[in-house]
Amino acid sequence: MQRANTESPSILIIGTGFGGLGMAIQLKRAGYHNIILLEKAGRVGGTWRDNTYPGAACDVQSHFYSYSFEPKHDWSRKFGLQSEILGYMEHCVEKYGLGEHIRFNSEVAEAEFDQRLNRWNVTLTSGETLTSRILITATGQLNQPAWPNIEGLDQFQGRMFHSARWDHDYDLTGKKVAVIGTGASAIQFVPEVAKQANTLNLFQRSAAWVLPKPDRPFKPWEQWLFSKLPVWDRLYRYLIYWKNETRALAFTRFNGLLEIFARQARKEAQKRVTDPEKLRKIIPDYQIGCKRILISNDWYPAINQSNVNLVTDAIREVAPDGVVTADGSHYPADAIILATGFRASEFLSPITITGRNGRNLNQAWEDGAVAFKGITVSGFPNMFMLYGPNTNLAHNSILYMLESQFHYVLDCLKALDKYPGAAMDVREDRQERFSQVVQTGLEGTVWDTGCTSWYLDENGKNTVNWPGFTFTYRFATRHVETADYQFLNPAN
Ligand code: N01
Repeated sequence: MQRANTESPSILIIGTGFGGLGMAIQLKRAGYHNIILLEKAGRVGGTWRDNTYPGAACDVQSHFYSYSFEPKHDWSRKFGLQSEILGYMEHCVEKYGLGEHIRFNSEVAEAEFDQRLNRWNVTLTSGETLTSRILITATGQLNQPAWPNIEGLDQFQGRMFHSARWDHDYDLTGKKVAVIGTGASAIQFVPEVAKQANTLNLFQRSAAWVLPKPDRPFKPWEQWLFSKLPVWDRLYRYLIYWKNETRALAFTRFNGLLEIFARQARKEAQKRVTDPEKLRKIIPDYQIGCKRILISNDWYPAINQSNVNLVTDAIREVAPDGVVTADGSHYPADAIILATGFRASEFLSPITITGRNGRNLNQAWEDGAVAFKGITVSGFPNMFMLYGPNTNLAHNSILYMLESQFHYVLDCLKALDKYPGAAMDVREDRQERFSQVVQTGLEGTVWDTGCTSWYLDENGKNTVNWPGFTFTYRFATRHVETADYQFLNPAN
């Protein structure tokens, strides 16, 4: 049943990535129209807008990287390219009339809950304040580039940029390039940069486990089938889902199964990397899966190129004209590209969020980010997080998790309908119990085998990953138990 405009609670959504856009679509479909999406940039897309480095693509199959309620049938390849994914997101904005709800160049600085009125006051960096009954955060986990803490970094006289802020005005052709980091971003752009650069010194602190990418363009008849036979499209998605889902078993329960993939990765490296010294360095020495497993067909061939030098000595400092390693070796560089990842476990920081009784979110999370079902945080009524703590996946599409969250948030709004003017606040004991279940579930998983990764916060706690199947998460978010919440009247 559609809601009348007048009775719609005011809703502010921070962010226009897959989370914010999908939530807004589902809200509109459910009859909520009093929605504003605040976007810090001048374009939608979140991480798919920000990461424009050469070779940027998704490592989840394209058919499972679109909303289930808005399938895209004409993907050009099995794994979508950044531009195609961004195009799909812009198509969704257009089709669902989200444009009129989005305020671009509106970066949120603070959000404060006013318990006298049960309203959120959201202040932008411009100083303007907006007010709403509901606050939905959709800022993602991988939105803040991590700059490494390396001595002399600010003294570098050449060009330096982070992979998530690619400097397209700088031509790398014929240049001496240093790349720091060998994660998912680096393995995609290094093969492209290696084609252009005179020399590429790749600074590897830990080797990555890299498997072949089963990618290829779709043939026109395949695209035709997907678009003409929706049932075939659905079946294809279904098959991808279950294929990916079986991997959760290996990540969380039977790490030994992953050895099959380790063997495959080693074999692939041995086939592609002919320089024995490079081959020795490129094979990881930690449990496969502990860091994200990467997929690429051009990573090993790029490493094998004679203009690519794999440096595994620790970086001592950055000099004005290059990088210096612990043994004193100097690697001259015209440009340094930082492929050093994101500050994932900081979640909503740097936004200052203040809940009931002046409670600050960063302080509440001093021992690590925690949220009930990854969505609601005790003391922060009527605030709902998308892609919040412990809802990241290493084995399947995040869009599936997001859609579970959209459903749960809508159910929360329905629950709120029964308490006019109230704000719902998750009970602390329920949040604590949920967190214990998640943390117990994370024990003995592959992420708990001793490596460092962006899954772990500064205390070594995994506040990022969901420890199991995505269908168990969907089951957990299928409806709101009102007993999990207190419904607070204004000034309560
Ligand atoms: O970042 P990362 P990313 N000195 O954190 C190294 C998603 N994603 O941007 O491993 C030297 O994985 C660090 O070394 P170590 C995906 O979920 C998806 O590559 O800590 N090195 C590591 O090698 C992914 O997992 C896609 O020892 C330093 C690298 O920098 C996530 O984003 C594409 C250093 C950081 O790797 C993050 O990927 C891209 C230092 N001081 C991203 N500090 C696809 O869908 C850090 N490092 C394909």
